[in-house]
Amino acid sequence: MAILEDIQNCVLDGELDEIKDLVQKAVDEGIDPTTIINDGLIGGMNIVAPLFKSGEMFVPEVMESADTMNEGMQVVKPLITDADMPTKGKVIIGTVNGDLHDIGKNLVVLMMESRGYTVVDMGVDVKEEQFVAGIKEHKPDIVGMSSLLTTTMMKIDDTVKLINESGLRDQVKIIIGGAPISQEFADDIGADGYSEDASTAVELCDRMMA
Ligand code: B1M
Repeated sequence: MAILEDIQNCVLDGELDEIKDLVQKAVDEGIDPTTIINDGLIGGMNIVAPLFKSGEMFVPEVMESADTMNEGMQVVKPLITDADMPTKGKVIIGTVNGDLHDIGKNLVVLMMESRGYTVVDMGVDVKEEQFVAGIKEHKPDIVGMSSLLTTTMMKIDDTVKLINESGLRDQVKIIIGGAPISQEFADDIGADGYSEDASTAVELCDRMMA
């Protein structure tokens, strides 16, 4: 359908002023809201993701696309019940204890939300016990931890250990990322996955939820 392609392009180009009218037009044409979300709005972000990964799009442009997608979502969200809201899985995510860097983590959140995940963003400086409490409260499929400092990366290890001690480890997959993090570190501390950027973080989640 041409209108869905127009919505995809609108998201891709970050046309914030135009998206609401376009999505409303699709609603008026009788297109199912879930189709508008999946094939139009998320469809647009599915084009953005590989362009970001290959370096053809940059952080500010990806944020504009995500803002545009969220703006469009405001039109269709009231039309569907929460139960109908497409979700690939639930993720809780935060920057670990002592670390205030959140630009990369926020980008991971944006990409996950725009590609169909329900995300609980716990913010920055998230203590080990807050992650454990978050698992108990939100019952996520996946726990994500971000660290940008060599001094805080061991807090990921501490958090994984506390999740183990709390008997919750078999209920969640754990993924980690951030500038000082590597696959080797992830393997050493017993995380389930590592990704170097926001796009591959979503691909990692997709593989875990498959
Ligand atoms: Co800070 N800082 N900083 N800083 N800062 C770095 C990280 C640093 C490398 C700069 C440097 O010295 N060259 C250095 C760390 C050195 C080290 O540990 N080896 C550093 C330092 C030392 C510090 C302070 C200690 C400085 C001081 O006060 N003396 C201090 C610490 C504060 C604290 O956290 N307690 C500090 C403070 C700050 C600011 C507050 C000023 C600001 C943060 C603002 C904010 O985030 N709201 C800041 C910034 C901006 C940076 C740099 C310049 C940029 C980080 C960034 O946002 N990158 C950074 C230098 C650099 O990286 N060039 C630096 C862009 C972002 C899109 O990339 O965060 O890597 P990134 O995220 C990527 C991937 O890593 C990945 O996907 C993202 C998107 O593709 N990813 C994940 C991230 N999390 C993931 C989670 C996943 C999967 C993928 O799954 C869960």
